[in-house]
Amino acid sequence: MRRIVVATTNPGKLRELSMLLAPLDLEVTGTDAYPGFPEIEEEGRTFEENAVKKARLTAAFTGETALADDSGLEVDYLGGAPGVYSARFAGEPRDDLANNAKLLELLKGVPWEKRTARFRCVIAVATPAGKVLTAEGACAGYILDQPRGTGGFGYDPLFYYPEYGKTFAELPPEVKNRVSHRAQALTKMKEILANLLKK
Ligand code: ITT
Repeated sequence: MRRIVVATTNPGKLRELSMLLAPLDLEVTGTDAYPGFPEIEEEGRTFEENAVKKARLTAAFTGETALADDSGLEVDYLGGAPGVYSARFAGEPRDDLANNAKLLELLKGVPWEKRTARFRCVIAVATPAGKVLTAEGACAGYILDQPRGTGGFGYDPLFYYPEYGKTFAELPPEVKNRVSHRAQALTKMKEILANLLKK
């Protein structure tokens, strides 16, 4: 069995990525299995830059193939914000409730048709030898004016997904994991990954 290190400090992401990777014959490890693992600064301007940086540094540190996800929410009314700043939209440390409260405040009184948004995700896989591959996914919806549901993480309680008439936080994990931006990116990556690990 081959090992892959998932480079995330976000427990919600780790849960989803582990579920999504489960069908592959892989041992999935988090970075907490590696003492002294450094904090990775994300100062890139795109999801791709950040995902590649996280995957590269993780592969270099651990000596294993690494997979990183950089993702976020783009709200059209806010010109694409919070985008790459989604995790720390309301400041340090990362706080999902504060982020959601800030988003609601900024969209106060904005009519439904202008509340369009999308989640984006770029998955990067890097080998210790320095080979890097990326794949991306996106998922379109609307930002509600109050939270609904308790599942998922991050902005899920505010993200209304029209195809199911529910927020991502109201969908069972296996349903979110079929349709989400992360699922789409990972589906594309899985094919690439299967080939890479065969070599
Ligand atoms: P790592 O960098 O350690 O993986 P992070 O949370 O800092 O963790 P990102 O920089 O990629 O990761 O920020 C992603 C943020 O975007 C995340 O914290 C959420 O606020 C939001 N987000 C991404 N995917 C999401 C999802 O499926 N549901 C809800 N919010 C999501």
